[in-house]
Amino acid sequence: MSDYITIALSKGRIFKETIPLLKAAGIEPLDDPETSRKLILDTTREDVKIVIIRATDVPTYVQHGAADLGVTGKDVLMEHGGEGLYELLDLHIAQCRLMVAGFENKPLPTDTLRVATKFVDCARRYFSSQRRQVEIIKLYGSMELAPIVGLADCIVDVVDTGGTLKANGLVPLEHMYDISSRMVVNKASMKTRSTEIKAMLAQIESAITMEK
Ligand code: PRT
Ligand code: MG
Repeated sequence: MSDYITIALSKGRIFKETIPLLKAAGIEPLDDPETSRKLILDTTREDVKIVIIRATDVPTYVQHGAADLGVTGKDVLMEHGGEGLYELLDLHIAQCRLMVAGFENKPLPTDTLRVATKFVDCARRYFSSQRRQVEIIKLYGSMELAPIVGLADCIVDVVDTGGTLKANGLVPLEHMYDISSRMVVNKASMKTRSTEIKAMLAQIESAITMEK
């Protein structure tokens, strides 16, 4: 066991919105990941380090104990499955919705629906719970392009303002889940470091309550 706690964060919106909450626990990174190339950031607490990784890799790092804690979107967490980790806290940040989107004036086919998405398991579960037959087409980005070029009838993606859909001639069709980011912890770390982690959580929780 290392002598410090590691928190996995992704650059961008999750980092920006998590930092004020960590500050409540006395944790401030000593480098800015937007300008530094460092992947491991020291913080104002000697017993805490932050690792900067891709958003979709956060549950994997935490699952394997490569990070004790992490912040990840519920979308990413549902797709990962949550094995080896506990979901501790809803941080109410990076909020968005997982949606089915397509063309406004074109009804979806009632036979096999072609769905382009990076959320393969979420999409499969959603459509199967509705007994709708689908062919899932796995993509890694720019989902909005798929219906336009005839690769799919619709997409499953996270939507915030809806501006990206609109700019590409698409509209939200079905609301699947409300999404926000969650604090997750490695199951073994929760046992071995329970005192430090619980203290940190209490401070973060009070910061969330104050933000609300
Ligand atoms: O960018 P990268 O490929 O590295 O990974 P990522 O896209 O998974 O990471 P990031 O940092 O973009 O998103 C991290 C988490 O933020 C996601 O897992 C979601 O839980 C959450 N989140 C909140 C969002 C959005 N809002 C969001 N708007 N994730 C992505 N988007 C995308 C959206 O799909 C669209 O392409 O941002 C674009 C703008 O959205 P609109 O609707 O405002 O136009
Ligand atoms: Mg992104």
